[in-house]
Amino acid sequence: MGIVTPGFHGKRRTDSDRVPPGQYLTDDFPVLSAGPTPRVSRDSWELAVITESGERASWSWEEFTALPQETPTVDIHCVTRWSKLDTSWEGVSLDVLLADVESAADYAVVHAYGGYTANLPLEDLLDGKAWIAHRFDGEDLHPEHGGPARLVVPHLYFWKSAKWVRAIELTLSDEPGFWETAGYHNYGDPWREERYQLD
Ligand SMILES: Nc1nc2c(c(=O)[nH]1)N[C@H]1C(S)=C(S)[C@@H](COP(=O)(O)O)O[C@H]1N2
Ligand SMILES: [Mo]
Repeated sequence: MGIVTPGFHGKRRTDSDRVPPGQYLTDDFPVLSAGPTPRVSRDSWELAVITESGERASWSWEEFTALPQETPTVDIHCVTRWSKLDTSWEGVSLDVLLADVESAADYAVVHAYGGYTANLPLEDLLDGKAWIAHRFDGEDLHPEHGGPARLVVPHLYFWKSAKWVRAIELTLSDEPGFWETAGYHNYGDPWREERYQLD
């Protein structure tokens, strides 16, 4: 029998277990944008899902915010090495947006106002793994962080989480996005340190 430490209840998950290799924790919320912040008014805002056969479903701001909302609290990891624990969002699960969409696609390209794109396997958007968020920490999402609304897909490096999202295009073949074309890893799993193409 070894030493019993009072209050120790076996394998307790600590904060450091939640930090992927090569990352450090921050309490700040850094802004990382490849260009200027596009100003998108909620009146003209629209979110579309476009299938490989060109079929289109779209939501106005009013329609989007009337969909069932979720409030995920998740850890996020930027490839520039900051991680932030327990970020709280409010938005619509991709499961809701893709529920009635008929498609044989295996991939998605997320398009943002301003031209940014990110690609990911469609399955990484499904089963409770991704949201289009429009609130952060109890407030409307600030424009610098992607407001009116952004993708949040916390299990991949945060460059996949396109800010100012305007469309999700479903594709049969994988089409690299903005950073993926510039040498970043095509998938971007922070736990496997998939930062750059050769990782
Ligand atoms: N449209 C758009 N989305 C984007 C980016 C961008 O430059 N443009 N940067 C990505 C990167 S590299 C990161 S780390 C996160 C940063 O989000 P934040 O600025 O809210 O921290 O947004 C991602 N989504
Ligand atoms: Mo990033």
